[in-house]
Amino acid sequence: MHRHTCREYFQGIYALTSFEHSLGRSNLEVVREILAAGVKIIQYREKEASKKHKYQECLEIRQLTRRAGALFIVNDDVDIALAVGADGVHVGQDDLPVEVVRRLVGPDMLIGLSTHSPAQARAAIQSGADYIGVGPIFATSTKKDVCAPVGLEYLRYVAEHIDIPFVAIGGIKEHNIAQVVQAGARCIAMVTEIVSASDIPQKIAALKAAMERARAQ
Ligand code: TZP
Ligand code: MG
Repeated sequence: MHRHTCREYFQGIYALTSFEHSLGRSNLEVVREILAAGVKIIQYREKEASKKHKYQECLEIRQLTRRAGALFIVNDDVDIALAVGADGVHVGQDDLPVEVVRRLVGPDMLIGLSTHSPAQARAAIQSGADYIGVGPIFATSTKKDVCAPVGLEYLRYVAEHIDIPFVAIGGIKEHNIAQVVQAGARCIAMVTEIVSASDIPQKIAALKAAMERARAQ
């Protein structure tokens, strides 16, 4: 996957790992189920694990995602993304600047940047980010150092004014996903709604159906 041809991937569900919310299942088990349900973007995000453990899981997930034709993005760890040949790396406002990440990863790897305001979205484009995260849309306890919810208003701004792919994130669930679609999101990221589901394939089918219904409205 070349980063200039990634646009088509940024629709539908963007799933993130979180071992602590996975009801005792391993990240690999959860990722296998998510891919089998047809999700085309996986982000590996583990804040507590050791570098070695993260590297080993990412090596496996790289193989699984490649076989499934899905994008694989690593949160925070540029070195792990490079070491396993991920498609992308995702950074936040307090991580290395996008320009610096670009120098480290080279011209082909996707770089995603979390943003929380119109000014940050515009700066993301200037910096050369390939896509942005938009959120948190709703309150979430999944992310520790999270800022206050930005609501649907910032998402509407991005949908109208920002010309790179974007993904809505933060507190998105089956019961509120329609509002997120109606505010202009085509790609929606979720952690707990997916990894904490007892029946992951059924949850993903329900989320997809809710997104399609909302788009048809
Ligand atoms: N970035 C903004 S909110 C968030 C991240 C990683 C966590 C979203 O988790 P959940 O469980 O889907 O609310
Ligand atoms: Mg980060």
